[in-house]
Amino acid sequence: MEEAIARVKSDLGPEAIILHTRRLQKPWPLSLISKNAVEITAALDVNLAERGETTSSDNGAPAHNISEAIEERFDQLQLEVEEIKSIVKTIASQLTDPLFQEVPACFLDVYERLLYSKVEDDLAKKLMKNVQEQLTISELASPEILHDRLVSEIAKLIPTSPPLVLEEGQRKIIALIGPTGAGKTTTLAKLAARYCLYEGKKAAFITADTYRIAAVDQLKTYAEIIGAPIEIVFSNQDAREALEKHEDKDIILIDTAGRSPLNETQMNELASLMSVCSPDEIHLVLSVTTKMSDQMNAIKRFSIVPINRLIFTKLDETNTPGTMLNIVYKTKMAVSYLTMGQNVPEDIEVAESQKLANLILGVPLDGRSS
Ligand SMILES: Nc1nc2c(ncn2[C@@H]2O[C@H](COP(=O)(O)OP(=O)(O)OP(=O)(O)O)[C@@H](O)[C@H]2O)c(=O)[nH]1
Ligand SMILES: [Mg+2]
Repeated sequence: MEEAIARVKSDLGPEAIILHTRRLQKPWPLSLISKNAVEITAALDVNLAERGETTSSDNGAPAHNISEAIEERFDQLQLEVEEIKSIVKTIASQLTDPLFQEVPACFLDVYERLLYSKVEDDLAKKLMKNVQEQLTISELASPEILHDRLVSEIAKLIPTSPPLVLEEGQRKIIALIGPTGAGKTTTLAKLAARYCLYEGKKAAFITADTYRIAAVDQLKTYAEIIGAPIEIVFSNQDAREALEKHEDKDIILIDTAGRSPLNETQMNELASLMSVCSPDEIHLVLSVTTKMSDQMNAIKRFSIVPINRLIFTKLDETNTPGTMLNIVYKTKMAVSYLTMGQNVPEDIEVAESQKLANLILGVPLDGRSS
């Protein structure tokens, strides 16, 4: 046996691993091999040899080192297998994810952004489909081109109305209506400042909000600052007289009391006041901080009055400007102004489709107050 082992070592070197030994009990048939023959199966671990790991009997524990190295390699292989398994699992789950199947990979970021903005899923997919049809594969691979095309697709769905132009000798009447606390009075003050302070026009306020003591005072304060008269009307007759009194003005701005869209009596009173005043423009003021279903309900209920514009307020308080897109897409109503803060007169902008589209995709409005 010793002789055989020595032969193995001399043939394969000191790193040789003895895998199996056996003494041959009987001489082989041709009796060329003696009775004392032994058989040794040995191998050389090429990797161990390459790594220069010692298995020599000189260090005292060759077998121990070999099994440690094998164990180490085994652990390493196990880790690699686990890693491959997790990659395969991820790919498999992506392939079965309906999102991955429906939305091409180049759109995944914008799709996520649209949903984050609360654009409705169907609308988001429709927008992406339109963009996909218009762009080549290489254009789709460019996030900038994709963004720009998506902005124009969104903008197409946002009708806007130009700001009211005041012409000499043609008095215009603007009324703001809407649910309680939406920002009607503040927005009216911003508009008045715009026309009076920036354009030097003559304006008068009419307020029909006599339900709350503070409401009249609020508008009176703005009227004093702007230098415009204010009329407080308790009835339709008062409103008629106020309008006659201010025939010389360039613009009449009518503030109305906040109405619950669910209160039918209040809605009818408002409709009757509007028919007496017959404004050139009636803007429905909606706060974007309100739930979308409540905003839709407000539009439905306030439609008893011939609304022709929407004003969205409190854009500074929301991360979900996509609801505005859902609303105008459904109602096809034009947006006139956007407000983005409490500062009078700064925090108001004429609505622009492109800016709104950018906002929905996460680009802040210029001049947005912090
Ligand atoms: N953050 C923010 N607050 C606003 C904005 N517009 C109005 N507000 C605030 O919202 C609150 C209500 O505003 P008002 O203008 O009194 O609202 P209103 O619709 O006249 O309320 P009612 O007359 O009670 O129905 C006030 O504290 C305003 O300062 C805006 O764009 N952003
Ligand atoms: Mg008010």
